[in-house]
Amino acid sequence: MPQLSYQTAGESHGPALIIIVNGLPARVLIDQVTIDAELSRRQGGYGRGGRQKIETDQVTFLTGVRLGHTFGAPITMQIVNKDSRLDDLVKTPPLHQPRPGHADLAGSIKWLTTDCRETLERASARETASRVAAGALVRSLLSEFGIEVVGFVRSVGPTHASVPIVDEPMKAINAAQSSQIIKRLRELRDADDLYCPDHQASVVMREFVRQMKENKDTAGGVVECHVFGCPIGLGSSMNGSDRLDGKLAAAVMSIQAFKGVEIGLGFETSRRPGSKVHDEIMFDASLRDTPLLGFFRPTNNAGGLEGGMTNGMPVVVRGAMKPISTLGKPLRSVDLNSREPKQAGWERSDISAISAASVVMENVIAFEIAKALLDKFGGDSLPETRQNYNQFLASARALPL
Ligand code: EPS
Repeated sequence: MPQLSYQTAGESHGPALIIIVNGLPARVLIDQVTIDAELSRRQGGYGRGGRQKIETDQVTFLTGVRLGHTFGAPITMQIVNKDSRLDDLVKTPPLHQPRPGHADLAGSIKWLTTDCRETLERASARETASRVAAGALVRSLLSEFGIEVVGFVRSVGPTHASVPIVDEPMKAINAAQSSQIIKRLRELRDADDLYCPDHQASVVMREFVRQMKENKDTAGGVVECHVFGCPIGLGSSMNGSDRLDGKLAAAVMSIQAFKGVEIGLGFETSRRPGSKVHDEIMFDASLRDTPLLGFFRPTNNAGGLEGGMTNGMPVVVRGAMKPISTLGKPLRSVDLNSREPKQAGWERSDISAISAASVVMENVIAFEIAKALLDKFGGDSLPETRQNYNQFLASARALPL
């Protein structure tokens, strides 16, 4: 079986976005409702631009699915762009004034053109719809193993949310408790326009975004993701390239406009003594049937990853998104043809896409976790993967062998 991977193609204003997923085992159910719901969530959130009123993102399966399930073949999904006008030079004219912060300048020089549009059409965050589709597709595999991923907005500008349900020191959590946490976290998040579980903080955040709109400016923020139910031992410490923390960081950092990634306590670990960072190890036989196999931790500062491997606690990842680089009051730039000073170009854009970013990060992480799960347990079909998984847990519980 090839390693789980995906490839995206398609321009922001081309006819369609295409996603090819390879390496998903046979007999995984296709949950189109979840995929389309995630695409719809990505289009929402406070501060989005006019494009989202035009599009209704939904996937069509072109290959790799028969009777509602996979059979081991590459899967192709398509999302049609309603606002398709790539070759229309009136609606989509050349852009010669690169926007500071966007891919415009570096891409134009790199591909030897003075028309920034050739770079921006592919660099645009519209591509994140494809990443959401890929991640949402593999969530039906993850849920077979009790793995659930929840992402939300943690901060916008200077305002930081308090989310006691995940912030309070972790008690040993059994499966029933973790499913309650997941349900409550999703309820709180989904009841909020900004996808922030702290509704008081969200009011202040939305006011900040509104102010930025008034000032013709833009807003960034921090998004956070929790993965519940990973078995101990996904990833590996044997080589740097095998470490799951590195893979997650690379995946999150590759999302358009992300400028920072943290796992668990992240940068805060550097300011504390070791005794206030490392999560003590305890054993409780009543937790033998949880992902912890009984080895619980009263805190989760490591964010569920030690030595590049999952340790059974929830995996916690945060990503910092910079403000959108298309500004209503453009910054100074240079015309690529004349080299004269000019204001940066303006395009229809978002004031803040932080809510969308939380959906993108959630699904990008889902895909990396699915990859790590299949790297460890393999299998050409779901029953084979499940058998390998159960066998491993039985052996781990039976230690010493
Ligand atoms: C986006 C689609 C784009 C932008 C935005 C995100 O559509 P359009 O250019 O037609 O308005 O609104 O892209 C960016 C912010 C960016 O910098 O590229 C989307 O579907 O998420």
